[in-house]
Parts: sequence; structure tokens; C-alpha cells
Amino acid sequence: NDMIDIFRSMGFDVVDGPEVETDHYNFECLNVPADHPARDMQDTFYVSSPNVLLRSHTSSVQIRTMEKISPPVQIISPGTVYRVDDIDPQHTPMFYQIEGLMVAEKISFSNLKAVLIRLLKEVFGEETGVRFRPTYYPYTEPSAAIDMSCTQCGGKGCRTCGYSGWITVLGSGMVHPNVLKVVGYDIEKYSGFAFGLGLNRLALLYYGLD
Ligand code: 2NM
Repeated sequence: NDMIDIFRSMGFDVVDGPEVETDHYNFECLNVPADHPARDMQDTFYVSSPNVLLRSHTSSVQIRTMEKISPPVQIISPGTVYRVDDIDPQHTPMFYQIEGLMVAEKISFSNLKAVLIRLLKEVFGEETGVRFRPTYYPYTEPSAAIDMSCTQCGGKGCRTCGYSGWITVLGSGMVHPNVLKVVGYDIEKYSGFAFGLGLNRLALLYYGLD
């Protein structure tokens, strides 16, 4: 709820959607090709194979929203998501996510950086270090993983951060043109950024649990 308040203060609306999804909204619209490893049957729970499943992220909510309204769109979608994982300190088969999306004219990577740096500093304090690393997602291009300085040791290196001083807390990127096209947006006119974060891991860091 604190994070929702921070996003609201930056102009984001909160949207909701179904936890039982179709393959179409969970994968197909998100530019995840049929042979992509993320589509592996093991990766989520199928209610009725192969088309009905438990959502593996809340991106499906954002697709549904984009289908309904034209830009400017500025939303977050918090909620539970599901993935086939053995339980360990970093994994549970059900977890909480907040995803966000901003699409309008002239949205750039600078806007992505501004929003996500502000978020992490609001939650963890102004002294928090934030860095962006190139990575790959099928639904964004370019894509960036976002690390913040370790909350446990302040960046010196400890067990929590694997002695690196940094912890990866967010995935993000500029929404892939194929995704904008699927929802009928004019890619000559509009661009946008999107991001996803896992709340469980963030809560561990926030409350200082080892
Ligand atoms: C992430 C990382 C990067 C994402 C993409 C979209 C949509 F629907 F607009 F395509 N929503 N969220 C996204 C992008 C999520 O999570 C790690």
C-alpha cells in the first residue's frame, strides 16, 4: 500500500484483472513466441492445457487495459502471480508483483529512469544507490535490470547481496513495438516503458529479514 501511494503521487492509476488467464493474454500478446522457454509447461500452472492458466505476471492486466483505452496510459497492476518453483528462501509458487506501464507521446528511457529511481529512493531512502544493467525480455526493447545498493550492508558486500553490494529488484524496458501493435496503438505516435517487481523479496529487504 505504501508503494501504491508513491505510484499514485506520480500519477499512476491502479488496475486489477483475472488471476486465471488465457495463453493469449499471458504470453501471446507479450511477444513471447510459441517456442520461447518461458512458455514451457513447467513455468506456470495450467488449469486447462494448453490455453487456460494461472497468470505468471500481471502484464496481462496491462494488455487488457491498453485494449480498452487509448494513450496516455499510466497504470500499475499489483496482484498475485504463479510460477512452478520449488520453495526456497528466494522462491514460492505464488508471489506478489507490481507491474507498471506508461504509454504516451514522447515517452523515453529517461522517464523510465526518473520514475524507478524516485520509487526506490522514496521506499528505501535518498542514499539508496540505483544502477541499470542491460538484459533481455521478449516484451521490451531495450530492457534493463535494476539493482539497488544492498539494504543490509549499504553496498560494502555481505551474505544478503552475495558479497556484490547490489541486489536486483526490478525488471524494466521500453515496451516492444510488437506489443503496442497487438493492442492497436500507433507506434509512430506512441512509445512507453514498463516494469515489474516482486514484492516478497522487496519486503524482506525493507524489513531487514535475513
Ligand atoms: C517486467 C519487465 C519488463 C512489462 C511489460 C508490460 C506490457 F504489458 F506493457 F508489455 N508490462 N510489464 C514488463 C517489462 C515487466 O517484469 C520483470
